[in-house]
Amino acid sequence: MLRTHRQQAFFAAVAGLVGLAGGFALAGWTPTYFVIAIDAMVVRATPGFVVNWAIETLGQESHYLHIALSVVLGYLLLSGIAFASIVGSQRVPLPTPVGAVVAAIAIGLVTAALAGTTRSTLAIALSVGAVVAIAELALGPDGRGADDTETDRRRAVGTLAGGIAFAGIALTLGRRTTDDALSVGARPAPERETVLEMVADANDADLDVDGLGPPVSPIESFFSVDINSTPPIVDEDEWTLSITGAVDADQEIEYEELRDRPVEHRHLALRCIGEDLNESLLDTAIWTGTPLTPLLDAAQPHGEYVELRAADGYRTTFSRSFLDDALLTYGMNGQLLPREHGFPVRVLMPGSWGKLNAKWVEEIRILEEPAEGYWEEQGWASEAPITAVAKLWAVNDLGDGHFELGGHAYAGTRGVERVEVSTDGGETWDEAELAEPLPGEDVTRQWRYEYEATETHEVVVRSVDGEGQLQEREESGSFPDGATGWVRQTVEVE
Ligand SMILES: Nc1nc2c(c(=O)[nH]1)N[C@H]1C(S)=C(S)[C@@H](COP(=O)(O)O)O[C@H]1N2
Ligand SMILES: [Mo]
Repeated sequence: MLRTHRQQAFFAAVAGLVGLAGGFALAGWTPTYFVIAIDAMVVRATPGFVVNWAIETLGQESHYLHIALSVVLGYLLLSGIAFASIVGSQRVPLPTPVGAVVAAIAIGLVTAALAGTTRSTLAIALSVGAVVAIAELALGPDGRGADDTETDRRRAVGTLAGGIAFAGIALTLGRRTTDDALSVGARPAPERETVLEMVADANDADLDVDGLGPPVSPIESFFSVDINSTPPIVDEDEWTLSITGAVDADQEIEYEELRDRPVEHRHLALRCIGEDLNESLLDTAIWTGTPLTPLLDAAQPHGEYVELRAADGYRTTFSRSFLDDALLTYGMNGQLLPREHGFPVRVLMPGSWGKLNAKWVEEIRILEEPAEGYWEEQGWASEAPITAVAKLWAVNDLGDGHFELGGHAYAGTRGVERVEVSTDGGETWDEAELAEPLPGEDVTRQWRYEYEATETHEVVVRSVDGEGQLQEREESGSFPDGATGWVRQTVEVE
């Protein structure tokens, strides 16, 4: 009996693996994969304080926690159903592959309920069903398996090897499926050549510090932060943006209409309010879109507050004045907005922390009373001014006692006027070299500093913003209104 259960569990375990893999091959890591649906449920069920704690202590890595949990839950679901079917088919004794058919139907129904009926649903059902059928054959109607352990062992090893090989192939296919699903196609962003030239011009100002990114970040290295483990896939032909709530004339705009409106390209930085002082959730890009104001005016709003709603269920809230200079954005560095940055359309608002700049935006709701969005509900400030920071992202030993420091500095729309460097722990200060300022108000600025040192020392960097204000010295964590303090680092000299 014990041996039988062990064998049943073994086949169920392989069935779970094969099912996960088969589904991944066809759905990829996208919302049609049932594990992503489980993940969304896990995230929704996690209390706010746990989310905050995870972000504060683990940052973006905290996503791996719920992803891992969701993969385990998805696996347990599939292997659990497989196990029940194998055991059941032998208890009842039914002719072989009835258990497999039952397993396939049950799994098809459950995964379809979670993530919709797709080819991936079918693939999962068939994959698990196949392993259950193999189990039924191997264990026989009485569930005892072959009469000699050697045959049992060979079958088990064969099944496991087949399962692993299948999973390997499925993993490769699934990666490709993911890439295909996430790519937004070859349609160029408007005035692409112009924007590419603007990017090249901007990066002429690069101070060429080893290990430091250029003034305008390439899309591949532009940070990405959101509540999802994979971006929502929004079809631009079905997408609309509505302006509703406390307005006299509701508006609804389609993608093509938006693209026909006047085009603007803007240098704009984004920075995540949750980042640590010297973290790198801060980048500047050149964004293409159309100003929101004429559309908003047409709606005749009569409330002073706003809630943006997005396709991933994200909501963010703030005062309407933030929208004054907002750009409905559909291009980034000359390409269509990549999915992870909000395809088809996101909002960008100079002078606001990243979290207000909703990606995949679908609705601008004007409110008469202030409200709280996803992060505001967890206590994060909505309208806090962007804290100034000089990042220290490169420390290079140039040899012969020469050192080079470099980073990007940022102070929201106040701009960066100066970066100061101390190489003696803050006793004395010297001015760093600054890159030519990028056009636009809300941009980062590269800095560089070269000096000589003969012994281990502490470097401290700080900025002065465009209003002459020295970067806040007092250290504070990012919650609830952005990190403050001066970045310091010990540089070892042998
Ligand atoms: N729809 C949606 N928009 C969102 C988010 C989100 O989770 N969902 N995250 C916000 C946060 S916290 C930040 S810092 C910025 C990051 O933008 P990026 O990923 O393009 O760098 O997007 C904002 N917009
Ligand atoms: Mo953020």
